[in-house]
Amino acid sequence: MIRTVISTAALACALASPAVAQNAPAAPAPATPATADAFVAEAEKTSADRSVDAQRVAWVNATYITDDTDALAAKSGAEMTDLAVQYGLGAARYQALPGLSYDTKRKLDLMRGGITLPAPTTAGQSAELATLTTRMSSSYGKGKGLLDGKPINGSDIEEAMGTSRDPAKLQEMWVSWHDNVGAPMRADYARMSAISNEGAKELGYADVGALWRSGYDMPPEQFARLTDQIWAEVEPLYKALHTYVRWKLNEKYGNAVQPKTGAIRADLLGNMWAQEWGNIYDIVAPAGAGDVGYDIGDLLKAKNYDPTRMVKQGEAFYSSLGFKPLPETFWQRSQIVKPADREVICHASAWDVDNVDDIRIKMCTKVNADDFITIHHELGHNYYQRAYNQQPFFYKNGANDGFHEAIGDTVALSITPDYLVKIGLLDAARVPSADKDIGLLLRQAMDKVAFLPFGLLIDKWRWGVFSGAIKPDQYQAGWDALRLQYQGVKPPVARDETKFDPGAKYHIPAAVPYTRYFLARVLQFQFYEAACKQSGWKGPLHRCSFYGNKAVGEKLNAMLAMGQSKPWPDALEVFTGSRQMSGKALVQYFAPLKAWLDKQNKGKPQGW
Ligand code: X8Z
Ligand code: ZN
Repeated sequence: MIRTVISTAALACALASPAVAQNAPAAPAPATPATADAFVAEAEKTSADRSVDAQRVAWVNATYITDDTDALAAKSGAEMTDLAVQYGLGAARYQALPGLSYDTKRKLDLMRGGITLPAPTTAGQSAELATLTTRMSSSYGKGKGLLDGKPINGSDIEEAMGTSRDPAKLQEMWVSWHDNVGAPMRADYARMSAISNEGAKELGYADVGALWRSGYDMPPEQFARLTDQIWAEVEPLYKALHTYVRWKLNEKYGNAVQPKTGAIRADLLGNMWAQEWGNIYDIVAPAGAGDVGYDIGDLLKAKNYDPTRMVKQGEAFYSSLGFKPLPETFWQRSQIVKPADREVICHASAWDVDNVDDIRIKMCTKVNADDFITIHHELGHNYYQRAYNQQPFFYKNGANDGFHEAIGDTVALSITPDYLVKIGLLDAARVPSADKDIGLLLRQAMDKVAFLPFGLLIDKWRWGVFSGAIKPDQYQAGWDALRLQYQGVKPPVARDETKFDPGAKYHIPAAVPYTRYFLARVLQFQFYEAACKQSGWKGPLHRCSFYGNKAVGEKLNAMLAMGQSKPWPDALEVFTGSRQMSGKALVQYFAPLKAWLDKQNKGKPQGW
């Protein structure tokens, strides 16, 4: 997935190929700008070469989980970590040298700071770390919950959480998934954190969290402050949505299931993690006239779309912007539906196996609205990867990781009613009129606004784990406290320290940093607002679709093609004219909804 791609690109830094390590001179060359240039050039070439096989191994493991592919993936992962750490430690020797060229300095910074989970150089540590991460990832992929007492796999249970409205079944699925998938990996997670923290310290970081926060072209403390500032901008909107949704859930389910006050029961929100709530739009839709009147999943089913056709439709959007079609190999090599006869990791991802044009997605696509959006999301990664494929290997990455997550979502914001008519999914007669704007905005907010505190708290938890503020015997309590504080949700049954609910969310076992999705949630509105301005759109922002606009496509490509060659504010400026990441564009998009929610919420209990 993009995680693999990014961490491999980052890995690139550390992938000291065994050959390189063995041939390395005993005494390192004196540190001069010239030896730094040579060091970076060698590291970049070796890393690029080594990354391709590593990606192939990771792909085979993710699409065919067995004990053997786990063993191969762990071996390859350990080698890549060793390589990355060797280069990262080498980079630290040169970083502060005066007289370095811009590119050498930037690449040295990326080499040291781009290792998601470093291992210490002590013999055996990278192997243990890779065994742990592979085991956790694959256990997640093979994970099963229960519905009606029968086992149900990850992608099916995700779908059922979106469609079931029976609180007992929702609770059964929620509890079984968290118990079966999360709890067993608790000890592995503690060990993984300890080892990688040692690795981060060797590289000169306080802990892995500090390492992750260092990847944003600013001091890590400033980055942490920036995320809190953005949260403060959007928090009132989230609180208003929470108040309204809790009221509607109480109306539907009654006091015994969802009381009028306090936290929302996490299994009632249409999503296993309560991260996006769009699947229960039917429960909260404005009474009477304000409703949107269609569901994208129903439209796709009515027109007999299958998963591949959904992907083709996604590709067509990018083609309309002027991006060239996906390569033939994309269709031959992608996993678009869940294979019937083997275990795979269903969580969606996008890959760039050869760092040039061997781009693919891996999904277990269902014909529904969530996966239609996810397809656009994943393709955004692939088009980004292709746009920067002329960059040197260490720059083959997003301007920051939030940019990578935001591109496809920006495109998906253009899936408006008028766009659905254009592609033949919606009858022109069923385009919601202006008096349905609130319904349209509410449907979007259920996914986009609901996600914000979730996007922030995942790494608040991990930053706490890595810093030691959340100890291994507080993993569950620390998680529940953050879920309550930021999201105002609570588990349907009491949890204790035999559980490990964080492990039931893909990115925790897979060690994918999560702040990127929080950033992407606000960045996508900045990109979308800019694209709509460029296209001359005059109406309400949420009705704008930049489908077919080649000028927007060209400007977008200019930003994407930069990869990570420049600090992210430069890239942001190229497309939006602004150098700040901020929640303002998102807040403005939803301003009419906020006014409406405030009216609905008058006199209702607020907060939790
Ligand atoms: O993990 C993803 C993508 C792959 S990069 C499907 N997302 C986050 C999640 O599912 O938790 C996209 C939205 C947030
Ligand atoms: Zn993504």
